[in-house]
Amino acid sequence: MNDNDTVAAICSGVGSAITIVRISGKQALDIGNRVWKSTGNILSYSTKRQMLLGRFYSENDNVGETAMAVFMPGPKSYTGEDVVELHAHGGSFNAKRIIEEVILAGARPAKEGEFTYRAFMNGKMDLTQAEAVSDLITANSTMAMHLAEKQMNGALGRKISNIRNILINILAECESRLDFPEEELDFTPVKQQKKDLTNILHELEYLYRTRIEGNILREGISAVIAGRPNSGKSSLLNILLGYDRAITTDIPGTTRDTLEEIANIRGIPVKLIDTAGVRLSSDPIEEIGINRTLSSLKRSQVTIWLLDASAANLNEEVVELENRLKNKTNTIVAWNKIDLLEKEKERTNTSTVLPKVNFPNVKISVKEEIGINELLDIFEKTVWNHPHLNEPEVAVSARHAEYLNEAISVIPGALATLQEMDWELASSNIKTAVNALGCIIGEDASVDIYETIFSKFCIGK
Ligand SMILES: Nc1nc2c(ncn2[C@@H]2O[C@H](COP(=O)(O)OP(=O)(O)O)[C@@H](O)[C@H]2O)c(=O)[nH]1
Ligand SMILES: [Mg+2]
Repeated sequence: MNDNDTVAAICSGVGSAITIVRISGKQALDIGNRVWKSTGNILSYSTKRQMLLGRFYSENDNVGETAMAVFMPGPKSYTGEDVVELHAHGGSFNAKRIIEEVILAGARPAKEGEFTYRAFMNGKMDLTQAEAVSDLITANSTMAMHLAEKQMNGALGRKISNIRNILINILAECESRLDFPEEELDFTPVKQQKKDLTNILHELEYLYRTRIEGNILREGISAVIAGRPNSGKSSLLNILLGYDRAITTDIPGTTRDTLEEIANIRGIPVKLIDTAGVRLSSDPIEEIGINRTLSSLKRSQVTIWLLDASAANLNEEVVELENRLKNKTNTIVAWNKIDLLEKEKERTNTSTVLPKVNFPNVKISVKEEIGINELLDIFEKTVWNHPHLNEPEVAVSARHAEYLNEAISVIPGALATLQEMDWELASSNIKTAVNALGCIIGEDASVDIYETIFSKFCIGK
């Protein structure tokens, strides 16, 4: 990426009601004033950060179109450079016309993530903050969004940077001991350095462990809803999504294909998969659906097996269920239609005893909304391995974890060599850790790293 060019991109969504075009770089002001004009104002330092009303003009168009414009001089802008934003009427055709005109006036189309890349290069944010911008855009749950916001505010970057600074100090001391062995300088006692390193090791190990939550919140959890036809699977999907996504009827075999939707369940991003009920079927389409169910069962991280508590032959179904899910951890059994059992009890005065199952299980009624919270309690516990997770302050990504692991692996060696007063080896170990942590925040990272990170962004960010 050439950082000297002035770049521009459509920042609003395709076909949205308002088109926002952002221009960033040395020529931003000039280009802005060429395509946008107002009777009373021009974009200038005296009108900085004010949204002005005017008109956008394209070539051979003397009428123009109502548009707002704002000039945000660097370094107090998102990218740290001069930025002009045009806010015009939306529509994909109109958006295209505006960006084309801006490019004709001298801007280059911005690449994926180039605005954020520039912000990073201009010291507006560290690499973890830049990554969090992308995390925020792709977040699918409240907890994922809050995590991205915290990381964007520097929660992770500051931690890494503080640890790295302590390591740099220890490294500097080791190097001066090496360079001036004879001199009685005021060095930190080795005992203290070892103590500091041990604390750092614990902190890095803690951060490394957060990759599990980080992965769940960034990638989401896949949960399949399975069971016999008519047990209420699609009804459960709808209630968990909060809207009627799947068709539900009392005709067994209504859902013939698998259906996937993202839900925000207790702050966790969950890919919910509704499936065709598992039964022997002579309908070839239903059979394809059933095969899809079986393959989703293999792939999903959590299984919610729904049983119709009012159905006959429940013992038989439980045997089938336990055979099918024998090796599958993270299975939850929900006895649905418990309302029907209650009614039956009132009518006949005898209560039905449900068969025993060897999975965590809960009685629910999707129709009457009974037991849904209890089901979600079990779900949450299955995902986090404990009842509830407070929103994490930090949770690292797979990329961060890789470098944390590298730093963690050299600290025991650094501790041992410090003990032996082998300053050279100690320095070399600590240097590896400093570099690894630098790659996380973008201090020692290479151009390759930037390119991989920013290429995952969308255009306009
Ligand atoms: N009484 C009662 N009926 C339910 C309950 N949950 C679902 N149903 C009904 O059971 C039928 C089958 O539901 P559906 O969600 O299509 O089942 P699926 O085939 O497993 O997807 C529909 O008529 C639902 O209204 C429940 O908790 N109680
Ligand atoms: Mg269904």
